[in-house]
This record gives sequence, structure tokens and C-alpha cells, in this order.
Amino acid sequence: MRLSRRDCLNLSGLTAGAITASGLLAPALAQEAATISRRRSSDLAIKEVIVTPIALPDPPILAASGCHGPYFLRTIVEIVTEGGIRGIGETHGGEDTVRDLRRAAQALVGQSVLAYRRLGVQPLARNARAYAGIELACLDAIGRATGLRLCELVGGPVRDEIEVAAYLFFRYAADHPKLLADKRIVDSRGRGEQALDQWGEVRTPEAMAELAWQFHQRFGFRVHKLKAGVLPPETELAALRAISDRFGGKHQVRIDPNGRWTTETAVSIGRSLKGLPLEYYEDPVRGQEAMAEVRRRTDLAMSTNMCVVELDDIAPAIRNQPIDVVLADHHYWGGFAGCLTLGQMAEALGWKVSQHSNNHAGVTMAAMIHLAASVPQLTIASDTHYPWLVESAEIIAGGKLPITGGKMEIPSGAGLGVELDRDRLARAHEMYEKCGMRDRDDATTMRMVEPGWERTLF
Ligand code: GKR
Ligand code: MG
Repeated sequence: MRLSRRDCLNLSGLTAGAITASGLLAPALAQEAATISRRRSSDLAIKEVIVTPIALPDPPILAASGCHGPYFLRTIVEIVTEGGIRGIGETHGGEDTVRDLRRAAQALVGQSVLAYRRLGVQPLARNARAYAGIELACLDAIGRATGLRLCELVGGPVRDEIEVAAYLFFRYAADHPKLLADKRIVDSRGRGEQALDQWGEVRTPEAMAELAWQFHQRFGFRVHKLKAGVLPPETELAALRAISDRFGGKHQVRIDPNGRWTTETAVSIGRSLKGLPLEYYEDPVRGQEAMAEVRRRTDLAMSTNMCVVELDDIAPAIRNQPIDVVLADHHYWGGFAGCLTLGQMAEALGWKVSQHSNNHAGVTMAAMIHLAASVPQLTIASDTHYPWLVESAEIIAGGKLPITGGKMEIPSGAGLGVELDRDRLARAHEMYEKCGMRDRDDATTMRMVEPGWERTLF
């Protein structure tokens, strides 16, 4: 067994004097070093995988899918190694993901967290979201074992802080009486000061501009993304203008109707977007071909988290030319490894890279920061739902990670750099058990306020 001098010192704490002139260890010492090496790597073998589904309170924000329900679902994955290291991950909620993670758990026992790229076998191979939770927990464990931050493990950081965008949703007030009557609510939220948050109803351009201003005051955002596909497109256009005007046209804006517009609407609104400081036009229509047509006819920069979402979408995108910006998301692009690859492909294709977000808690927030700090091509502000997370619902110790001046710092600790708050995690799991929600269903919630609501196209 040939080991470098550094290996020998690292593995066994032996002095240089134990190495022979040829660079080989004396047989007894070599055996000891090998044993220690084996022990160290077996320390990183997976002993247990703990899967905890959670439900976190969600304010009634609106999108093309309807109105967010009283809770959003996430899944916390913990990997405990033979050496007692615990790595944590967070991924999407929902029955499929929880089932696939639990099915995979037993097969992962005995495998090394170092070999996380080998772990994407069935049932994780067919469920990228489940794999992402495992990969993240492995990376966190490796970070804790080595004392390195996650971004350092994957070759970064390429930047020391990351920029995030305001994610502006139309919404109902958190104490809307019809929504408070929802039988799935199992916490003590109520009217007025007992409401989940105090942002109130936002369903006009003026109210939206005010929300953007308040978010800017609190978090310092300089890029503002309007979630559209909710109100008539002309109203949403007016809202985007009002946001831009509120910042004197000096801040960049984005608009994302989640494919709820017809091609003609998207072209007509798109032409009216000229003159605004538009960073990009995100998924106004569904499908690469329709996106490509809007792009051709408006000459706007287009982005997506809907029509280019996996490797198989890349070849058709080269033919169709639907986008200029792709939104990375480690939950479905094949984890950190997949997003690093995506960054390189995007560069070759002349696309910029941003980062997509769904509702999430602080473990994912930390992951998104490490990702944005690791992908060289991810140069523009990341989306994040994080400001909508109710402060008291955060499951990481020490409360929410700060957003200051529209930026977030890389947590300084090993791995992800965040710890779970066990009491809060237990409470969030209890909410999951009690509320009965098992999948996202925004249409049902929307119909409580607007009976008969359908996701028709504008
Ligand atoms: O949370 O309602 C929402 C968003 O619309 C989310 O589901 C989208 O996936 O934020 C996402 C997007 O950029 O399309
Ligand atoms: Mg989007």
C-alpha cells in the first residue's frame, strides 16, 4: 500500500520517522494505517436514514395553480453514519416523495455518504426530488466529517454572498374569513394580530407596488419578480409598471404567469413590457414551441422553470430556442451535481442561469445559498419564497437566515452550516399528522374564496 506522507500523518498521527526511505511504511505500520483508513471510511457508512414529513403554515398567496393552502409540505431527511455524524437535507413534501424516501432508506444503509452519486438508484432514480434530499444530507454529513462548508466540497465558493430577488405574490389577507374556516387548519391562527402575517390583501397594482416597497425596506431587494397568471393580464402589467415606477425604473423586474396566458396574450403583453427594466419574461406560455414563438415575436429575454427542467429537454431546446435564462433547482435537476453540469451546459448554449424556488424552510435556504455560491454561471439573483416563511415556523436553530441588502451570506459552519431545532421539527411533524394534507392542491383552497374557479387561460 503506497501512501503519501501527508496521508500517513493524517491517517495515523505517526511521525515522519515511521516512513521508510522508499516512501513505503514498514509492514506493521502500513497495516495499522490501512485499518485506520478502513475505519475512517466505514465511519462514513450510512447507519440510518430518518425521513420526517412536515407541514409549515403558508399564507394565502396566489398563482396560476390557485391559492396556497393553509400549510405547505416538506420532507426532512437525516442521515446518521456509523461514526455518529448526522447530515440533514430538506426536499419537497407529498406522499410520493415520502414513500420513495422510506422505500430507499433500508437499501442505503451500509453505503458510504461519500458515494452519494451512486445512491440515485430505484426508487430514487425515478424521483429526483427524493434523491435531492438524500444527496443534500450526504453532502452535509461529508462537510461535517471534513470541517468543510458544502460550497467548498463542490469546488467553491465562487462568490461570498448571493443575491436574491423579491418574490411578489398577489394574495388574500391571512385572516380572510373563508380561508380561516378551512377544516385543515390545526394551529391557533386567527383574526387581526393572531393572523399568520400582517401583509394584508394584495390584489391591485397599487397594493402590489406597496408590497414591493415594504419588501425592499425590510430585505433590501433590488430585483423584483411578480408572480402573475392570477388577475387579468392587463392588471398584472399595470402592477409590474407600478413596481418599477416605485423604484424610479432603477430596479430590474421579472414577471412569471406560469404558462397561464395564450400565445396572443403573451405576445401582446410582452410588447408592452418594452420600456420596463425587464430582466426576463418567465413562462408566459406552456411548452417550448409556444415559448419560442413569444420569444421570436417580442424579442424579449425569456426564462423557464417549466419547459426546460431536465436533461432530456436540452436537445429540443437547442432546436426550438425557447429561452435565454434557465432556472436551476437542485430538487429536480439532479441535485448539486446536476446543477453544476447544467451551469456548464447553459454557458455553452449562451443561457444565463438563475435559481427557482418553491415554498421551503431554512435547510433548503442554506442549500440554495451554497448552490448559488458554487455554480459559476449562476450570476443573477435567485428566487426564494423564504420571506413568506412565518418566522415562528422556521425549523432551523437560531431562526431564519437573514436577507440584508437583497443578499445572503454563506453560513460559516461545516456542511450546510445549519442545525435543526428539534422542538420545532417535532411541532411541524405533528402539524403534518394532524392537518391531513398530503399533496399540494391550490385549486381546492382557491374555490373556498372563488367557488367554481378553474385554471383557464387568459
Ligand atoms: O409557489 O405558487 C408558487 C409558485 O408559482 C411555484 O409553484 C412555482 O414553481 O415559483 C415557481 C415558479 O417560478 O414558477
Ligand atoms: Mg416560474
